[in-house]
Amino acid sequence: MQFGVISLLPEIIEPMLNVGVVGRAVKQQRISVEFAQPRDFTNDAHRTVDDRPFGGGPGMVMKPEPLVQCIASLKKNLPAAPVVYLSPQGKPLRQSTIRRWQGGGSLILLAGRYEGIDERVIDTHIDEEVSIGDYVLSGGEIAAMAVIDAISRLVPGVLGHPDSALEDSFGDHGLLDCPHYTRPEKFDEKSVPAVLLSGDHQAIAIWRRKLALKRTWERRPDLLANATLSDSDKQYLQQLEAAQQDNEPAGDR
Ligand code: 6GU
Repeated sequence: MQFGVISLLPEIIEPMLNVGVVGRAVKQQRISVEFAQPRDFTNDAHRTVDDRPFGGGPGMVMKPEPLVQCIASLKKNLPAAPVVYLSPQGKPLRQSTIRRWQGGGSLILLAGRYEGIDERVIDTHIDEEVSIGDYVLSGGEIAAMAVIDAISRLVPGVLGHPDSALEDSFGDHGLLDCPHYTRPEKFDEKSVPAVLLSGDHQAIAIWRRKLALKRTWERRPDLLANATLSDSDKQYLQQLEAAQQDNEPAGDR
C-alpha cells in the first residue's frame, strides 16, 4: 500500500512510521509513505501557505496553488491514487471506506490546517472529503494517521494473525466486538465468565456473538440496520427489545 501525505507538519505523523504495527509494515515494505510539503511549492521569501478569507472573519485559509502542486507532485508516483481531504465537514469515515481504499493500493491524504482550504481545490482536485468524528482537531494530521493505521493493518502480512482484522469491531458482520478476558481468572473480585473456561467452542462462539449483539444494541443501535444478521441473531435482538419493554414502568407507555 502506497500513501502520499500532504501536510505542513509531517513531524506529527513521522513517529508512527517507526513503531508498532505500522512501523513493522514500513520495515517489511508492505506500506510506504511519501510526504509533500506545501511550503516547498511557494515563491515568496516567507513561504506563505495561508491567506485571509474573502468576505472577512477570523482565521486563515490555505492557499490553493501550493496544495494543487503537492497533489500533482505525489501523483507522479501514485497516478491512480484517490485524493482524500480530511476535514470535519467530510462524510463520516467507516471501516467499509478503509477496506475500499486498501483494495485500491494507493491513496493521497491531504491534511489541512487553519480554518480549512480554498473550496476550489476541493471542487476539482479532491475525490473524497472525510471526517473521523464529530469534534474539531487543529489539523488533519491525526486523522491522516488514523487512516494510515486502519488501512495498514488490513494489508496482507501486516497483522500476525490473519483473522484478527476480520474479528474486529466492524469486521465482516458490522457489529461491535465482544468483551475479552485473560489471566488471572479472578481480578477485582470478578471472575471470568464460566463459558470461556468450558472448552466448549460452540458455546463460546454463541456467547461471543450474543455479547457482540447486546453491546451493539446498547451502544450503537445505528449499526444494526446495516449489520449482517442471522435469524437467531434477530431472535436474540427481539428478546433484548422485549426485556426492555418489560422493565419499563407502565407509566412510561
Ligand atoms: Cl478529518 N480534521 C479535523 N481538522 N478535525 C476533525 C476531523 C478531521 N475529523 C473530525 N474532526
